[in-house]
Amino acid sequence: MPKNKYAFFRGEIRPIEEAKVSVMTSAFNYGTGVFEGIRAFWNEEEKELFVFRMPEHYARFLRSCKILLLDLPYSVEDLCQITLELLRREGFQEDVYIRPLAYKASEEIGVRLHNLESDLAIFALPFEAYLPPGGIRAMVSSWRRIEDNAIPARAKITGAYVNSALAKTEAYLAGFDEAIVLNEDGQVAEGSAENLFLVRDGVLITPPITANILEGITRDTVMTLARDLGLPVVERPVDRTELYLAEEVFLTGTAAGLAPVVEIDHRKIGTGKPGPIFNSLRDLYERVVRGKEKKYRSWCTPVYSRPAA
Ligand code: PY5
Repeated sequence: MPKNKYAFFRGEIRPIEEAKVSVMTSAFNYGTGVFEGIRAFWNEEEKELFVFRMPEHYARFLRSCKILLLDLPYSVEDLCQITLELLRREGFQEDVYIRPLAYKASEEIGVRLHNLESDLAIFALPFEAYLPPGGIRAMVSSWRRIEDNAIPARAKITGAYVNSALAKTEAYLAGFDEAIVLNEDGQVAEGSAENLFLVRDGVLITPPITANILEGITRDTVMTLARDLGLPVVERPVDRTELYLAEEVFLTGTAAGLAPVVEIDHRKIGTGKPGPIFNSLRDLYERVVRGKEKKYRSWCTPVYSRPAA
């Protein structure tokens, strides 16, 4: 039994069993869809569910749509309202993961983006840990990150996740927890579904948005929190061997949260334990996402205390 009962599908909230597409669907055949991953966090003291940075996620969703010529009749505000309505119908009282999808819905042969119907689906389900807790053992993948001129990584394109899946499964089958993927220039891009940070000489470093990465919202959150904590933050190209020499390495993503990397290619990172900069950022992040830090409360949209639309 799925733990979620509903989906927004073909213009309305319906039972999840009705949210089904045909095998002839264009996006199923060619990967011509885009998606988001959004999380909502349960705050036990307030008995409230907070959606984290929802407008930012939907703004990125519409940017992904623009790149794939997906036309949706919804604004960021519309998408937020639909999501809140869906969450209220579900009535979750735990952490959840929200998955919006926009896709080429026409049922016909022909690889293209033009002259096809676009549609929207959204579902949400209780969240389960994406990466093992504790510390991650990673390998540098033999697969390279897709180039902006091949399949743009800054759009969350469903078909592009074949690249992530190849890297992730290679790492898993080799006995690692996660893959770190280099771009065609041989420099560090990101994890299979996370952005990457390293610490060198106390400076927090992350690859720039032109390194064929997803422009991560958790990445932006971490950079903002780090600067507010007075830490120097630099976006610059990163060489593979800098990973081995870093004091700390960690991954960031909606699903993954902040996850420490303790070993890469059989080299221990720093002391081999989560480092102090990581620990302070993760502690703050965990409070921020549950609406427990007043300064960042505007990032958290309450689900239940708002009047129903
Ligand atoms: N890089 C890639 C390739 C990603 O897929 C993701 C998110 C990130 C970075 C981090 O971006 P953000 O911080 O905005 O989430 N991955 C999705 C997620 O929900 C899909 C995971 C299955 O985390």
